[in-house]
Amino acid sequence: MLKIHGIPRSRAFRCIWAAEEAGLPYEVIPIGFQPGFKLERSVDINPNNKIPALEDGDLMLFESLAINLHIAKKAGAPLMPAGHDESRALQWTLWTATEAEPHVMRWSYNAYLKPEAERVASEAAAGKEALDARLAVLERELAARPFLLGGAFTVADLNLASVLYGSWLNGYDYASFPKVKAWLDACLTRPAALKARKQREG
Ligand SMILES: N[C@@H](CCC(=O)N[C@@H](CS)C(=O)NCC(=O)O)C(=O)O
Repeated sequence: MLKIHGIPRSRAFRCIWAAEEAGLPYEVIPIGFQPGFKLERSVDINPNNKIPALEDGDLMLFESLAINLHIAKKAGAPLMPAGHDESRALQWTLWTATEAEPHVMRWSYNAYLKPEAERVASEAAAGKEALDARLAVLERELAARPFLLGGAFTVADLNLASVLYGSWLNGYDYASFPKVKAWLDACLTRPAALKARKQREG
């Protein structure tokens, strides 16, 4: 049984979605937030003291997207394809973490996450400008195929769509990126995504 430490209203959402896609049994060990996004208690199995963290038998893992790669690997294809496509899944996951997530978070904190009085409009705009540049890359890629690696949904789609999820749900303007919008709509309304979203949004 996978043990996902965290709560659905955190990056643990990504791992809950992955476990649902993989069809693997899991339990959520809840650790929530105090005001200011500080954790209500420490996460003993993560040296960074952050959520999510995964326990899979005697394996302890941190980093939500790495946890998802592990879960996908356990499930095998099509979630984690073999050969060159596995390398492409790693490529898109690193792209997600380095090229997309910092700008998503800069926009998100200043557009809807922080209390209104603490939001800085110029910070939200800078995040959006940087993210739009990456979405333009994604738009061109998705013009060639329905999912990042080809015709099937894989962990590459899961990791990127789960990082873009908050922006998609909270009014980010995707009008200039219709292929990205259609791909996000498809990823985030999959049955497994809906099950994870129900835990977070419900
Ligand atoms: N890169 C890490 C980020 C983890 C992270 O920042 N988690 C937040 C919750 S979504 C957290 O634990 N915040 C509490 C804190 O930083 O004290 C991942 O993707 O797992």
